[in-house]
Amino acid sequence: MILMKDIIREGHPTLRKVAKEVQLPLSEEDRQIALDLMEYVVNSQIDELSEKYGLRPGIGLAAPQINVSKRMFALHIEDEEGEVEEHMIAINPKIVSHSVAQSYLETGEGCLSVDRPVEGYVPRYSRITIQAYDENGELFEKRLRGLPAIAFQHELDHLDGVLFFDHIDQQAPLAPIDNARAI
Ligand code: K3U
Ligand code: NI
Repeated sequence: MILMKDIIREGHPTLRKVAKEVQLPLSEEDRQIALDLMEYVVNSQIDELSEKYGLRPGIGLAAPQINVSKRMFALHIEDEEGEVEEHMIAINPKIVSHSVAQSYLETGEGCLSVDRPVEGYVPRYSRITIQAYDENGELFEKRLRGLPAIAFQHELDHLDGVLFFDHIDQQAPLAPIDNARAI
């Protein structure tokens, strides 16, 4: 079970590396890493478990954040009613097309590998079509918008050694962004 002590923080060199493609067919070891990432994000959003194990809630977690430099992550997003909006293990993920329009979270973004609040808007594509392999090694394609699209791009950045604050305009972190819609 992944705990907060297993999550590496800002300053660790692995967070700035381009992660390696996962070999297919998927090994049992890589499959287990993907399932462990998903277990963390699901458990971290259950109050009783996040308190019991001291998990900081997250909607996504990428393998490099547990010091495994491989191209995989998990997303689990629930809406305000607690309905599952997105539940995805993404192995060797790619964005195959995207909108011109951009969006950003009005509250800014956070990261389990960043232990300080960082103010500023992070521009992301509003709509994306993605391809990835799932935990059974099956290729899938999906269209995403809203928070799932933003979270997918946040996690994909982790696989390329990019952190969310790299995208923030340092001179004007809260300046309106052209062509971008606040979510
Ligand atoms: O955004 C967070 C959240 C947690 C519970 C409920 C609703 C939202 C926490 S921060 C987060 O989930 C990061 C996780 C990271 F750093 F490990 F990748 C992902 C993320 C945060 C903000 C926007 C998009 C993705
Ligand atoms: Ni992050």
